[in-house]
Amino acid sequence: HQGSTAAEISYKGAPSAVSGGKMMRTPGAPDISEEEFAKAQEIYFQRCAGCHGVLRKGATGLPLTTDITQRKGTDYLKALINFGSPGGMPNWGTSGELSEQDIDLMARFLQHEPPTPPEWGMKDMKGSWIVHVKPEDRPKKPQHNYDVDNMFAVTLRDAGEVAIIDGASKKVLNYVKTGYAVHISRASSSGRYFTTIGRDGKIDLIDLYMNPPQVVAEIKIGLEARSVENSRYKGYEDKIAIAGAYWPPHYVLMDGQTLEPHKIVSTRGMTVDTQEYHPEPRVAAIVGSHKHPEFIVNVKETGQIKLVNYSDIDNLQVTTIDAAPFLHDGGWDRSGRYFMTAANENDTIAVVDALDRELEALIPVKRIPHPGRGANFIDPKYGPVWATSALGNADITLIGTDPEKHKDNAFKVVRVLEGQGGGSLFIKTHPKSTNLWVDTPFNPDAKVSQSVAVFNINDLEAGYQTLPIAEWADLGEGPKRIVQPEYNMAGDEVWFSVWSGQEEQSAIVIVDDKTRKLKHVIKGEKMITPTGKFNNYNTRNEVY
Ligand code: DHE
Repeated sequence: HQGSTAAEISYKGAPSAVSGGKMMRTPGAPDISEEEFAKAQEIYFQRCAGCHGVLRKGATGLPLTTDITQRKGTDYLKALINFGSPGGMPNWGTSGELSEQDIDLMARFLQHEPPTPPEWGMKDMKGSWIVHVKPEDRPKKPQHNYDVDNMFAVTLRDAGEVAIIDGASKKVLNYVKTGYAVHISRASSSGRYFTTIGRDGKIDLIDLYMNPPQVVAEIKIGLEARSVENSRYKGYEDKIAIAGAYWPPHYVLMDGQTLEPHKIVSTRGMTVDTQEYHPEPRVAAIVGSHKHPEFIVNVKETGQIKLVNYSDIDNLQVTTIDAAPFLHDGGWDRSGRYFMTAANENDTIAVVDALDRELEALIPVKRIPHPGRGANFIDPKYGPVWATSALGNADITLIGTDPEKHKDNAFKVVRVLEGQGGGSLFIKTHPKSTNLWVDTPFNPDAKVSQSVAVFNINDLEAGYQTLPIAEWADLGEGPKRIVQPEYNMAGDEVWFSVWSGQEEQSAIVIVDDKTRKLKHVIKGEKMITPTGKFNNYNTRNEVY
């Protein structure tokens, strides 16, 4: 891709949790020993799989299939890995990240067929499934006096834990052992459970009624995963859970109370644009529809959005919407009818009408939109809007979402604000607030990545104020990236993660929304690499 920035690469190029796979010796490829092959495979999963895919069929990076790599040859590949390319390939050699020997090894390895990692089917899932406390043995009401609705699940990424924090006292109620690098936590519809998904595909169901809150069921649904969701439609509260995997490429429907797996559906298939077979279409964001008993599932590489109806799992009905490749994250508009989602490498926002079950719009935006869940508010001039920031540029793009009263603006870009810069991941507001918060954790300038921008929704043209969140945390050395604003239930506090290295100090900084002043800092030895924070009430009621 032309114009990829360091920000985008540090975001996409995270190690894959997948490992293993049998050695393939391929005719026409240079010699490689078994030991070398194993080492190269590890480097590939650490550095390359995030962009090029486990099977090298190409994802956000170009395909690296053996017909291509053997034609290019060892010398060409070595130079490419060493120097990188303007198209976005990092300069692994000249940056000092890979040695000359490693580069030679990788150039040879890539001319052999990729080892296919193992599948993970029903037998494996069932084998990993544990119910620690059966539903009938769980408490009938909270065993403590904390307000379950205002609890936060906070990912402690590199510790493989989730901290359950009481929103009122800011006390950590429990450090729950979970899968590795939990990507998201979703609150169940009743508000009783958090469901978390680790990068390693492990799901933990945490019961907030228990004292302290703890895991009541777990399962591993794949080797690498990012998304989990609970049924939201009336009458199905806490009944069904779904999770999506990156590897193997599939989603699975489970019992919402026990995580017993019921049905696995593969996402392998044709892409929407060229209609070529893709062996590894990863499952990205999943949301639960409020309009039908359905999950809305983003399939990244094929660009299809699946509406998975869970009212009859044995006769599963799935509606396929052709959107655009590289579907990633997204959230609801404020009415709860339209799912607004980024096809990020396609510089597009796709809009799904969950009521009529169809594609409403594909909206072009500037490079690499990244909304997280986005932010909903009333623009003083254009009415209800949903907004996204971006990884690839400084734009904050506002899209009209009210086809009834503001028809001319509906699903069009109505306004673009300029933020601190690219490298933004998340944006947030709250119905009770007039602030719009925009983070920039992957901006290359430390001053920018360690602060946040805040706009006044009633005076958007006035520009933003920056708050030095990392400085307020008062920590030692470290990248101290400020990531993901999240409100408390009342909407009068905003929580930010100050994300440093595993060996460094991190923190959560809580800002008073009205005064924009520091209110509280949560830190200490156990606050290791906090990233996502999920307020129970806001997460399940789509408040953002
Ligand atoms: Fe995320 C959401 C995938 C990097 C923190 N991230 C998501 C979702 C997907 C995704 C598919 C939407 C889930 C949903 O709604 O169902 N993220 C990926 C990647 O593939 C990627 C680019 C690289 C990787 O290998 O993981 C990636 N993400 C990151 C990070 O570097 C972050 C900052 C820290 C981390 O843990 O790796 C990060 N992603 C988050 C968070 C959310 C998220 C906090 C949920 C935001 C919310 O408000 O709901």
